[in-house]
Amino acid sequence: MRFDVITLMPSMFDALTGEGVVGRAIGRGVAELRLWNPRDYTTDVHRTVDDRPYGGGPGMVMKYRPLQQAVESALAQAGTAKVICLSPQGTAFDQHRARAIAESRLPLLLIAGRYEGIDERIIERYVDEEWSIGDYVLSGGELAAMVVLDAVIRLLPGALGDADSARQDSFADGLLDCPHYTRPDEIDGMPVPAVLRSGNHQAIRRWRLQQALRRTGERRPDLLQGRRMTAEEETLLAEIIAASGDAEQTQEQ
Ligand code: 9D3
Repeated sequence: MRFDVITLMPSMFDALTGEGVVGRAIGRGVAELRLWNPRDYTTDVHRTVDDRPYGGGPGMVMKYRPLQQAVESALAQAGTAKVICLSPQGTAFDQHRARAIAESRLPLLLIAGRYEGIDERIIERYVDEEWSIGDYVLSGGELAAMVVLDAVIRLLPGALGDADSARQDSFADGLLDCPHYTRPDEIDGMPVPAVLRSGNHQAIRRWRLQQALRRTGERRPDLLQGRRMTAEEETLLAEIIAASGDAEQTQEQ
């Protein structure tokens, strides 16, 4: 699958491509990443890519022409692509979107802005969708673009080892993960939960599912809202709620 990114800071992407799952996927030809720098399309001696905002105010805006030339060059090579602008004003990027993009296999062109933003006419003419990665302020779109790339590329066939690929299918969907432990079985006075050493695979599976439900209920109750529950999940959740009621009783005594 082909990915193109428009960025004034192409070297930031070395962090993504140098090692790890994404680096290997690119090395194997599962994903192909091309970077396009608007500065390479400037024609003035200062290689100007930004200018002051019409209407006044603080900060600078990415100029139309160098950005437009970079987008046109990328599209000429990629053919048709879905064009996404990373923006604090975008709709929320999530796992559903990552999956949809990975499954479509269509070339993706990401625009990572700097400064206060990009000239709106680029968005009008070229951009299909604007995506945000969350409610916090970044210094530019590059880290957001890398988040999208990482989330999509790891889903492509051949990106992960066989074991990890199988795990993706079997994971209790829509829940936070359960706690994990490895050797030794006791360290600094802290034991591994006995059930995990019992060899009782049914009990282990139930414990893990219950821990996942507990954590999700405590930390991300929004994820449980509107999620279909199996009869087993209902039972495990009822146990958690009963146990937390007991804990409160104990506190009051
Ligand atoms: C004062 C108005 N700010 C908009 C909320 C200015 C501003 C902040 C941060 C303009 C650009 C940026 C740079 N951020 C991104 O390009 C960005 C981003 C982010 O900051 N948070 C979450 N997702 C994203 S996607 C791109």
